[in-house]
Amino acid sequence: MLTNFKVVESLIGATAMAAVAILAAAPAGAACKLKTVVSSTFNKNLDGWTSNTPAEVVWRSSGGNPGGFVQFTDMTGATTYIDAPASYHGSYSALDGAGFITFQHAILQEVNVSSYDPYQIFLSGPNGAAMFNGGTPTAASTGWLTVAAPLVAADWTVTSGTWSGLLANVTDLQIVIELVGNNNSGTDIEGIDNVAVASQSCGFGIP
Ligand SMILES: [Ca+2]
Repeated sequence: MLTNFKVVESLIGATAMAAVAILAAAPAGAACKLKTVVSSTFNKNLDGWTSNTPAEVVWRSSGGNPGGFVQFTDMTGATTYIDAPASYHGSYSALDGAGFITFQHAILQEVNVSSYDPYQIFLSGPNGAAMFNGGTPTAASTGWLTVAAPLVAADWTVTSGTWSGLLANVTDLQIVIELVGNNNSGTDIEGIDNVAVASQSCGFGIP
């Protein structure tokens, strides 16, 4: 199990792709190629991303890593995630064992913190569903952190159907943006920037 990839790196100022290049260390002598399948920098708009609590999620033109980003401001007790547009849907089969989903998250403002939840990604489709649990933030001000989720079955919890069936037809990709609980008191602000799905020619299953 590639638990070493379940890491959250502090890479303030680095791009998501550079971060993943560091995470997915190549075997000696191999020339691993990184290819971005689809990505969102949020530098012009929300890039089609939506949310389960749209009143709490807006696009900001600055303050991201760099440029624009998706900003969440807490106003309810619901946990908020962001939903990928259709450009992220389709077959991920070719990425099985050779690709990853990455994003950057920042806790920007918090008061009266009562709990932290892990960085989470949900994938689903007609043939299955799975959840990725990354690390858990431990401080109320993180700066921009990179989360990389390898598309390797062992790093995900399949909650219905099968891993291979799910990857054959992904129709929903959700990333949790709200990681901090504060008993509905005060206003907490969190952000997401630089979402990408990419492939790594060396894969992740190399002994
Ligand atoms: Ca940006």
